Amino acid sequence: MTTSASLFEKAKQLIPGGVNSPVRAFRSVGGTPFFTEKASGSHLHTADGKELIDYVCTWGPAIHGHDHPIIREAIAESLSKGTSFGTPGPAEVEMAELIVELVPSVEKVRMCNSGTEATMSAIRLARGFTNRDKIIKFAGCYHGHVDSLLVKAGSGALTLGNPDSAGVPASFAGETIVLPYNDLNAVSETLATTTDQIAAIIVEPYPANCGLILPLPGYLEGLRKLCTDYGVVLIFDEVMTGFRLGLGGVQERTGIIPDLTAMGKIIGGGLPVGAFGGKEEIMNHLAPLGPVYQAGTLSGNPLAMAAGIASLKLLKEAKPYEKLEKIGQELASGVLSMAKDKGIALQVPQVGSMFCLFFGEEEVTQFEQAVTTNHEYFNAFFHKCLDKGLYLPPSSYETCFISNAHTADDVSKTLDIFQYALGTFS
Ligand code: KE4
Repeated sequence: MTTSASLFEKAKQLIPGGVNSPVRAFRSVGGTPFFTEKASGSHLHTADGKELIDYVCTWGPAIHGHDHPIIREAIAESLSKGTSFGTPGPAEVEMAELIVELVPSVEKVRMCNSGTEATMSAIRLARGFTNRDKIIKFAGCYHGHVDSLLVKAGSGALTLGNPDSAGVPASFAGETIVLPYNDLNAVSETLATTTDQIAAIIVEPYPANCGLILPLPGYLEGLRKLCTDYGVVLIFDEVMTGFRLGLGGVQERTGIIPDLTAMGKIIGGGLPVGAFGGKEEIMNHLAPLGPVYQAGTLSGNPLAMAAGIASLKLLKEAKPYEKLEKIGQELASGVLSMAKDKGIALQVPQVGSMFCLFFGEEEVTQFEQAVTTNHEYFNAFFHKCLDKGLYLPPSSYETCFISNAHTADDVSKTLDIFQYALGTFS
C-alpha cells in the first residue's frame, strides 16, 4: 500500500516541498503531511487508512462537507455537456445572478479562477478607476500570492516565517502601505498625509490568516467612512468569509458595504473559482467596456459554475448559519473551560463556523499579538489531536472551519479529543 510517507518522499522529488501549496507541508507543525485518498461529509480518509474529522474543509470551500451528492450531481450533469467552451455560457449568467442577489455590495461581478486572481484584479481595477497607485493593506492579512499584497502577509507566508516574499521587487512593495489592523488612527493619519495617492484599502474584514482576529467596535465603520471621505476604494476580501458567515458574508452581518468585494472558495463548490464584484460604476472600467484589462481562459468554466451554483443554492435552502454558530460556540466554550480547568492560557476567537486557538494570556486583536502566542503549544496540540483522528489546520496562523456536515457525534468526539490533548500538557 502506498503510504503518505512514501507518497511524500516521491512528491518531494517532483514538486517543491512535495506540495502544491506550502501550508500543506506541515512545515510549522512538523512531521509528515498525510495524503488524502477520499473525502466525504465531515471526514477525510487518508492514504494510511485513517479517518479524520476535518476542520480545514479544504480551507473553506466545503461548507456543505465533502462530496455533497447535490454538488456531485450538478457537476456530473454539466460534464455530460462538455468541460469548457471558451464562450459565454448560461451557467455564468445564473452564477452572476446569485452573487448579485446575495452580496450587498455587488451590482456587477466578474468570475475568475482563484481568490488570488480576485484580489489581484480588484486592486488593478481600483487603481485604474482612481488613477492612483498606492494601496493600504493590514499586517497579517493574506489576500493570495499577489506581488503587491505579499507584504507582511499571513497564512502560508507567515507560517513559513517570510511574510515578505522573495521575488517581489522593492518598487512593487513600495506601492503597498502596511498598517496595523484595528487601529483607525493609523489609517486616518496615513490618508491625511498621502492625499490623492491611495487607490484602495484592502482588508479581510475578519482577518483569518493570522489566526482569527475580530474587529474592535467601530473599526470597520471607521474604515468605510475614511474611504468615503478620501475617495479611496474599500475592498473587502471575503474569499474566506463570503457565504460562510452568512449568505452575504460580513458585509451582510455588519451592514458595512465595501465598494468592491473579492470572493472565492465556497462559490466554487470545491472547484477552482474566484470572483470580484461591486459598484457598477467601478466594474464598468473593466475590459471590454473600459481600460482595465482582466481575463481568464477558464473563467466561468461550466463545471465550476455548476458546482458553485449548487453550493450557493444549497446555502439559500439550508440556511445553516444558526446551526454552524451553535457548533462554533459549543466547541469554543468547551475547549476554553477545559483549558481553564487545567490552568492553560488559551484564547478561542469564534464567529459562526470559524474559530482558532491562540495559546496565550491576552486577547489577540492585532497581528503582532498573534505572533507572540505559544506556537509550540499549538503544534503539540495539533499532533495530539491528529493522533486521535482530528484534523485542525496545520498552522497556528490559520482558522478552523466547521461544515454543515459536522454531526453531534463529531462535536462530542472533538471535545473528547480536545480534553485528551490538553491533558497531555504537563
Ligand atoms: P486562493 O488564491 O488560494 O484561491 O485564495 C487566496 C486567498 C485570498 N484571500 C483570503 C482571505 C484567503 O484566505 C485566501 C486563501 N486562503 C488560504 C488559507 N488561509 C488558502 C490555503 C493555501 O494557501 O493553500
